[in-house]
Amino acid sequence: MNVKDKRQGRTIPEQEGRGTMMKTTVAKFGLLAGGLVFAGGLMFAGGTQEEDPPSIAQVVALDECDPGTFNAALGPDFCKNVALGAATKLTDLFAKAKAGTPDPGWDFEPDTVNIKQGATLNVFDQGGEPHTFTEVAQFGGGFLPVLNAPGEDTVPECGGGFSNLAVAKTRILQGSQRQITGLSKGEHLFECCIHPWMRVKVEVK
Ligand SMILES: [Cu+2]
Repeated sequence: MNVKDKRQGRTIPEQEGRGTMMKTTVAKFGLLAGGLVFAGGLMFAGGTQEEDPPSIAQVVALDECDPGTFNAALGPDFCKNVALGAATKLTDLFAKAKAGTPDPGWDFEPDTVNIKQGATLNVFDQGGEPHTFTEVAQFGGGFLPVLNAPGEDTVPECGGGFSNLAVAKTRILQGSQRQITGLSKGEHLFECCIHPWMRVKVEVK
């Protein structure tokens, strides 16, 4: 602080102008160097991707639960959604499921995942309520008949709901993640046993 004050006190207008020019030049050079480093990084990332695909594939679970109506019916903090616009009322979710047009806001993304054998599937619940990521032989209904499509029965893998340890183990709470490893080559189907229209097809090569 003192040094700066001293310099400013002694500076004459001509020197001040040169000082400003130097600062501008330094700033420009800094930007240029930053740009080159950034471009280099991109090139490197691109090259890496082609040779060696990432060994972790990400899937996110999303929902639009409205905390007011969900928690009134299902208990405090069942729906912890903080996402903007997350306002699908519980009765609307039921009505849409019953009509066979389930709410698309409840979704696993992406719908199809291609991985190499040995890769890890990381499933992240970014929604406001719990979901399950359960492997099934065939897509079908979950363990809550009120959320199943008309005429769709509970698939065996979801039977018993959370009182079935095998189902409970596939549960993913809000803000948490679950890693799936050791998938054999071929096609694997996963769905949410609560909201059975949330489905993912995993292709292992
Ligand atoms: Cu779900």
